[in-house]
Amino acid sequence: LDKIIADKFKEVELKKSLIPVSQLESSVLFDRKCFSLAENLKSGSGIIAEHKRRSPSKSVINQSHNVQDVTKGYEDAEVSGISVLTDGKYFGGSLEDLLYARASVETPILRKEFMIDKYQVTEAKAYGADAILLIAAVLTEEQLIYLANSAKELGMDVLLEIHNEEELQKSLKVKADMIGVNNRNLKTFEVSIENSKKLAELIPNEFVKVSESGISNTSAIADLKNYGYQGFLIGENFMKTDNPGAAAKEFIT
Ligand code: IGP
Repeated sequence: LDKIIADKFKEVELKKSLIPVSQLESSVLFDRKCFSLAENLKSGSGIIAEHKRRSPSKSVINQSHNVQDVTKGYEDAEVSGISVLTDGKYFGGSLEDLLYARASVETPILRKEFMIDKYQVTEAKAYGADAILLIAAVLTEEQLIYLANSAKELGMDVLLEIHNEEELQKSLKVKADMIGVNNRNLKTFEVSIENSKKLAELIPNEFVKVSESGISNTSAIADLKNYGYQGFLIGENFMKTDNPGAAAKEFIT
């Protein structure tokens, strides 16, 4: 994780010198009105299906799918949200993936990225995202507050990811719409759904609760619903199949 973040700082500095903020702000998508991911989770299936080609923990998941086919398939399956990984180096994603996803669906889209700078928040809006992810493990309380406010000002929702009680404590003052409990420890890659169950009662009700990672069957979702979860972020389990949309549909109907 430390390496990913160090690389991200370099990437953002380079991008800032190539594409100024004013250019991002002139994107036709920059002025669009976002769809609310948090609201959609409350009224629908609660599934946030992810487009993810590979990851540091699993290496290759699936490199042959087309992002527009996958996201359209997810939308047809009636997922409540779509997550698009935009990190290139570790996850094989890109901002172009986000743009193509936006062109093919109206479902709320989460930009899945290691956010460290407001520049990336502006970028998210310019490339068509409806929501951003902030990871408590890599940001200070001040940074979380600043980046969340920046996203809210642009009309986007914020999913704040935590993995333990300490990270939850520094998240309580942040104006996030959703708190996501990552079942995967980003430092050890260990996955346990018990983590969501353990932290559930500590999360204030003003946040929509999302459980992230390692969800591979509908009974896990039913179980998590009993703990107050309304969102379920699922990547690998769908992406590893030949037809991610069909796999998502099986979870919903
Ligand atoms: C999806 P899975 O186990 O269903 O593929 O997990 C998602 O939760 C995971 O990709 C994720 C992630 C992250 C990736 C959660 N938090 C932060 C990158 C960065």
